[in-house]
Amino acid sequence: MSTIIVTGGAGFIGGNFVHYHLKEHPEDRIVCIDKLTYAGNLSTLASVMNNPNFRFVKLDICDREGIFKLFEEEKPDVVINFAAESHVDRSIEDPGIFLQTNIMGTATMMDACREYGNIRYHQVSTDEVYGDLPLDRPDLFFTETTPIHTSSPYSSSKAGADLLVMAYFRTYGLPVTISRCSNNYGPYHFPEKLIPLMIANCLNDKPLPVYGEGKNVRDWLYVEDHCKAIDLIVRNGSVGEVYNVGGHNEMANIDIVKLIIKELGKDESLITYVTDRKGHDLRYAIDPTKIHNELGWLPETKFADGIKKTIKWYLDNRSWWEEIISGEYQKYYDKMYGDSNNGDYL
Ligand code: NAD
Ligand code: TDX
Repeated sequence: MSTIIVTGGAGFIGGNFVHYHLKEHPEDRIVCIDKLTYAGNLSTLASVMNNPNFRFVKLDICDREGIFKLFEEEKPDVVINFAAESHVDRSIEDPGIFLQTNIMGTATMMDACREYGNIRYHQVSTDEVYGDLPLDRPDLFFTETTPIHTSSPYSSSKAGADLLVMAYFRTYGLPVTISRCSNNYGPYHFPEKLIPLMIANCLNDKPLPVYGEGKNVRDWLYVEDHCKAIDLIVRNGSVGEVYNVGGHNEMANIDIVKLIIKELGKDESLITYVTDRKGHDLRYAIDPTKIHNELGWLPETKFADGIKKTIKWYLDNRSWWEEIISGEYQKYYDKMYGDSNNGDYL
């Protein structure tokens, strides 16, 4: 039995990981740390709150004293750091908190790992650290040796954290691994991100704000496949290594939006082209050969099935996302998109 500290477990991927891990490895104890920012929802963890092998602690990963105290108490075997400010658009509006949480928080967690017995540390990173690829070169992919070349304050803060993780490996011998995954989708995805935003707006017959011409390409992976990859890396990965995670499922944003409209039986007249994101990355595409060859990982959920499952989840769990969009998040939405009917069209 191991004790695993999972940070950011009230968020999208961390929450899915908590559910996945408790199901697959019921002998392990999970201690979830989350600051419960706007993106953290305790309702995501409601069904495991009474599990004797689960503990939730409301804590900021930058709170050094609180983190060290928790390590002293729990004596974890493994730390998996999901906690982050994760939305590119918010990082463009206000970079400061991204540097604080994503870089300083990572340093704090690794310092605690060093202090309490050189604990195994996994950093959940992103393909965005590699920058972007051109739309007219479908032969190009990100490998683990692609140079770091970031575009947004978000991706720069994630890249800064990755560099720090590798520095802790080399300088202190901390046993670290890093995963760099492509775009995830699935249950509990906060409705500020493309897929859940489009599902929620479609269901409410609201305009669907597509940035630019909708031609930017993302490489989508069902969240459970990401959770499986992280579990494999933590168990069998080599320390000091980076693993790219992605399922060769590239799609243009506009095609995703049209697919959601079709699945929900709505009309394409809901599509509203709005001003493009500043510095908008054109295309992400992961080469997952290393994790496949070394750890035998392969994605299991095909996009056609995963998107249907995801839409069904949002239909079956309306209260989860309706609560979010009726609260504080609405202020952000109004600031970002205004009244899309009068917005800045292309
Ligand atoms: P999310 O925004 O849904 O969740 C982040 C969670 O972290 C929230 O519960 C939030 O409350 C918590 N948090 C934020 N700041 C904190 C702090 N200072 N201390 C403690 N908790 C804090 O994000 P997500 O989409 O689940 O992403 C999780 C991780 O995966 C991030 O590190 C992100 O960079 C990475 N990632 C995301 C994707 C994606 O498609 N969503 C893809 C690749 C990598
Ligand atoms: O309203 C929108 N309209 C739109 O056209 C939103 C929110 C997004 N988009 C576009 C921008 C991107 O090209 O859709 C694409 C996906 O956007 P996001 O959902 O914001 O994701 P992205 O910027 O690709 O970043 C995501 O994947 C990598 C996660 O949010 C990051 O945390 C992760 O690291």
